[in-house]
Amino acid sequence: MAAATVNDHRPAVLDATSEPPPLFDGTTRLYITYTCPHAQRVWILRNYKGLQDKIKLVAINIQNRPAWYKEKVYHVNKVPSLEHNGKVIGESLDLLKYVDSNFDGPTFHLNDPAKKELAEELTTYSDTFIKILFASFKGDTIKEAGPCFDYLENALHKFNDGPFLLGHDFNMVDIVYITFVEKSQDFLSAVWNYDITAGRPKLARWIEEINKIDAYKSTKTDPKVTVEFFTSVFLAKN
Ligand SMILES: N[C@@H](CCC(=O)N[C@@H](CS)C(=O)NCC(=O)O)C(=O)O
Repeated sequence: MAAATVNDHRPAVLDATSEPPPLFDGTTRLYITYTCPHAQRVWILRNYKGLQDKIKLVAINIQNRPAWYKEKVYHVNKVPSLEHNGKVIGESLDLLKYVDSNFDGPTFHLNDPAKKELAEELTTYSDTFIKILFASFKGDTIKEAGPCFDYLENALHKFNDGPFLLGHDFNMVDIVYITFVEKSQDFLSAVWNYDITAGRPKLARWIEEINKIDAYKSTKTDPKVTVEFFTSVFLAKN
């Protein structure tokens, strides 16, 4: 069940010149960067569970980040991180589990052992998927990125009762992948004129169905902004 309405108000981006929010005052804060696919995972889950009033977003400019973020919030100095109950934790996959089990709202608990196994396998593979995908942006891009999307196309054939990775129901594992697929779809199409859905009908349908989910839609990045950001990260000549 998707949250009925999503408050898609985006707070202003804080950069090196910005003051910190009043830290550790009992407010739960999710620190993100709007263009970051890791952070977007947790942002989607927060929306999906209807936690917009319980988890406040703090948007950071990761390319010109405030010193207080590392010093006072999250010493690892990456996004996402979550300030909750006087502690700060990070790592998007850990945060997905943490938010799913520590906050109200629909959960993604799985009873079917085969679906549970596939969810675990796909989630574990996601770090490798991201490594291969991001390395491809600096290498022989289309040749190296293609297998990532073949992997998803094959995974989508495993349960044929619906459009999502585990079949009929949208699951956390869809969140794990969609943010990277969204950004790379925009980037690969604009920079290499490469359509990741060509010859991959299940992937095309999966993207189309996820785009109907408000909790996700409200977190999407303008493709132009993604292309600019990814170009500066992966194709900058220095
Ligand atoms: N493994 C981390 C990766 C997070 C990550 O790399 N975030 C990027 C932005 S998309 C970041 O903060 N980069 C800043 C840096 O590496 O200094 C996760 O899944 O949360």
